[in-house]
Amino acid sequence: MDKKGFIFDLDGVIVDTAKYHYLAWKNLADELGISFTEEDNERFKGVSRKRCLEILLDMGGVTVSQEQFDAWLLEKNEDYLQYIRKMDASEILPDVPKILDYLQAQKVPMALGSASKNAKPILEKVGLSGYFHAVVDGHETTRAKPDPQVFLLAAERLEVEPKACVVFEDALAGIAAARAAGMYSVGIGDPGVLTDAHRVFRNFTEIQLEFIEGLLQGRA
Ligand code: B16
Ligand code: MG
Repeated sequence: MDKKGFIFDLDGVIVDTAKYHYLAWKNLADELGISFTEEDNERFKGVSRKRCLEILLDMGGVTVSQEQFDAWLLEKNEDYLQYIRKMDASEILPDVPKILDYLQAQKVPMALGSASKNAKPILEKVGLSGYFHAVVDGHETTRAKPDPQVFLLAAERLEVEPKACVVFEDALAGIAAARAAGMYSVGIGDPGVLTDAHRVFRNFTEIQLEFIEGLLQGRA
């Protein structure tokens, strides 16, 4: 059997931090008088913090100095961190540990591949750091998903060929990034939306261990 590597996105796959991102962006949007709904927040999933602020300011038709832009970025993150500080294991999405435990028992190398610059502290807070051999986050990437950089770097850290890697992603851009990296992509979310993924499950509860076993044996 070829050595396989499994790579997980964070927000929307392991934990639902999108709700906290939403609250923090909403606070900033209110302050700036820009209307911002949960539907608008969908566009922010998997997108870097800087790009999110650019989109928000575009929505409000606001142009600002670099200094002000950086100050708002900081303000949003400080606000977001207030929510993150209260996170614990109860926020891990259902049945994620079932899959992680199974892969760990099979000694499969696992990595996290996230756009978030807060990925490491979040993993610590929910107690999942020990599962991952590598964490590639927003501090280490220069090109955002759909660029494959984050996943290629994760594969390199795992010392696994990209074509032997499986990526779990909830965002369209993330699925595109996995495919661009030549990896097998598993979408977590709406099958009608994540149409480019090799397989889609609504959540981890829908994933049977036989499916994972099949991936490990190259039967996908
Ligand atoms: P931060 P993922 C992404 O996480 C979120 O989906 C996205 O909404 C957020 O803007 C981005 O991380 C950056 O997060 O502000 O913490 O650096 O889905 O790539 O795990
Ligand atoms: Mg995500």
